[in-house]
Amino acid sequence: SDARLAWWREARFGMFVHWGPYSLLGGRWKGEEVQAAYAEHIQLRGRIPVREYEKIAAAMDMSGFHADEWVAAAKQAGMKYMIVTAKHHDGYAMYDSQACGYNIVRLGPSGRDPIRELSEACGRGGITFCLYYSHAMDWHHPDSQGNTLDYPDNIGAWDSLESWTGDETKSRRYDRYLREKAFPQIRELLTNYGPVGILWFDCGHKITDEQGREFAELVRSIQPGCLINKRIRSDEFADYGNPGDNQLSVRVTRPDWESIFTLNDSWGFRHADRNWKTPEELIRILVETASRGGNTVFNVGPEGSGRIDAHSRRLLEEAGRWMAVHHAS
Ligand code: FUL
Repeated sequence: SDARLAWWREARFGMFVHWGPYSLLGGRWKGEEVQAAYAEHIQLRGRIPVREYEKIAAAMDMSGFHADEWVAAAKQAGMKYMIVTAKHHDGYAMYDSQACGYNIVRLGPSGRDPIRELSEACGRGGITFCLYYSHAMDWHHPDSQGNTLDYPDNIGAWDSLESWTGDETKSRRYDRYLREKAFPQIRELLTNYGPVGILWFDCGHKITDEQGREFAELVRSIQPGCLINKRIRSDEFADYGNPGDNQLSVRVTRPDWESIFTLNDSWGFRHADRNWKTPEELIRILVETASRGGNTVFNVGPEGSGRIDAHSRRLLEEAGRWMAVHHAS
């Protein structure tokens, strides 16, 4: 609705942050480069057994993570909101979850809750705090689709509903994942961390309309002011649209939309990814998105420790320099 969208329409520019156990690996597994553009998909692409991946997850010590530094980097760039991965496809909760013990507070050596620290830092810095949650896929929960054992081709099937939705046993199991993990975790995130600007859903083409509606109703019932992006399932349940990754608006079906871009090729940190966009390219993206009435989001993929690498910081500074000159406010 218009009231919900007011802050977002003014904000224009946001930061995406992909940070999780995959960031520790940086695209490498057992000394080999795993061939996948997206380093955050390494568990599936590298066929890393769940038990092995759990050990990596338990090693995130957060030694280089300072929430206020992320917020300062976003502000300096001229960004007004920050979307942080609370749970990516790997299923690891980056916050203190009672619904599932597979989380950084329970397993991580520091016991810290980065989502809490970020919600507070965003509050201090005047940045709207938003969360990414992989609702359709979870590679840890044994009953979710995308689990390496049961659905090996899952991530390849980008465009269609999963074929298993016609399979009663798998549908029943998937429902169990929703009820045991996804729904309770959305509830926790919207209850325990103050106001959330956007619940940023992903890969909703993999669920049914009915399931999409349930997610939307859950969000509305807890935080009616929280925005929902189109990837929840479809326009019907969303406040605004998104084109594909790294795309300018193609076939925009509604006036409110947001483009999302990586600084290099991967969302999650990857050692070998040097395919950085230039400052000129980033500024062109900002201009073209804005000229078509959209918001722009640039992603950073901090290193495993939580530190943002020097090159990303430099690119954000360049964007900030341009914003300061061309965007009064
Ligand atoms: C995609 C995901 O599969 C990527 O890992 C990333 O999160 C991007 C924003 O959305 O669909």
